[in-house]
Amino acid sequence: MRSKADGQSMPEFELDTDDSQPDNVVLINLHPRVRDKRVEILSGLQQQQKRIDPKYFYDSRGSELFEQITSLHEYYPTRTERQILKRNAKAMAQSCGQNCVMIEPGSGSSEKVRLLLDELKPAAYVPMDISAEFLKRAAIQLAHEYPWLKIHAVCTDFANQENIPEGIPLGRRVVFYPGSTLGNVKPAEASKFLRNLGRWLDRDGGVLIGIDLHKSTRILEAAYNDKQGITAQFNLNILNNINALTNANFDTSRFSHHAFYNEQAYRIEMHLVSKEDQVVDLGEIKISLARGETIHTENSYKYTMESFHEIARRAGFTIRSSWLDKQQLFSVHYLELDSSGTGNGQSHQDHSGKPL
Ligand code: AVJ
Repeated sequence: MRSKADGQSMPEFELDTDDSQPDNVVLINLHPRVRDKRVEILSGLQQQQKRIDPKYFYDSRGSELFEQITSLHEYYPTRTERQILKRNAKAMAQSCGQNCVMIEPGSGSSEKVRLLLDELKPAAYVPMDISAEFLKRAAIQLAHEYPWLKIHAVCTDFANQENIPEGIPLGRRVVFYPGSTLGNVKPAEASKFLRNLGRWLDRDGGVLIGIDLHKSTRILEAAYNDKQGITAQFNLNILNNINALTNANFDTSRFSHHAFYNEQAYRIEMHLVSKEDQVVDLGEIKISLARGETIHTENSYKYTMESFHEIARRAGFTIRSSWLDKQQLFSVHYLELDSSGTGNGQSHQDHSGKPL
């Protein structure tokens, strides 16, 4: 029997007959390799500190729960970033320059870029996502809403994409990376990731990036421990996804949500705490957990203006402008590649006045 076990995803951009695809959108499927998830998951669960990569939060239920998180009162990042984008769209458009090609890795529903499009008027918008179906739907919807916008959607695993995917329209490139997604990886990896994004740019391109800021432990811990328990459900749901992906038998009722701010490491840590001694079956492999033992599911690093500047500098970038909300909860930065390669010449306009 033939199977899809070659690790390649199937082409998914054949259009249904009832799909009305506007002519301002092009869809390209680079068939991202689906890496061996089972191997990755098992190896994480066999470490001394058991861990699951946060990308496994986002099955369809998890994506839905994350959507709910973004509108929670305690969860300030999404609404604050939206507010910053809205208020400063004009200045951001000026930084990006006219007729840029705006590339958004992990574009999802392309929600935030809508706040910039009218001011930015890019020559083209290139949403990139690993999920072909989701990307296609979002791109077609956006094309209907912005008939003047040339959309060039690329299905690819950008995290593993060393060079810029082929076929992207020519022009000055700006990478849009909102949501503080960069915070999910350790600072050293964050610099590496940014350095790689830099390879996608022409010399005069840039990066417009959203970064969550270090702040009081009280505010941070509330954001990851909402009263309604949505974040707890989001955290626990990762086990349902692991069950589906690996035939495991995790029982979510035997774990509890734990999120705290690690002040030394400047990161929120999310864990699932085993409520009792237990053994979980993952096919041939069994994983035992002692009561109180945890599975580490997420880091969410928080930066200061200085510490983010250092990340950018190490990646070969200079911060040209920074925009913050009045309370300095969140930040959006426009980065350009160093001209000298020495990492000097930084000048940020902190729109709130006070340095952090
Ligand atoms: C999407 C990774 C930025 O770290 O705040 C929200 C994910 N985790 N609540 C974050 C998340 C728990 C979110 N990021």
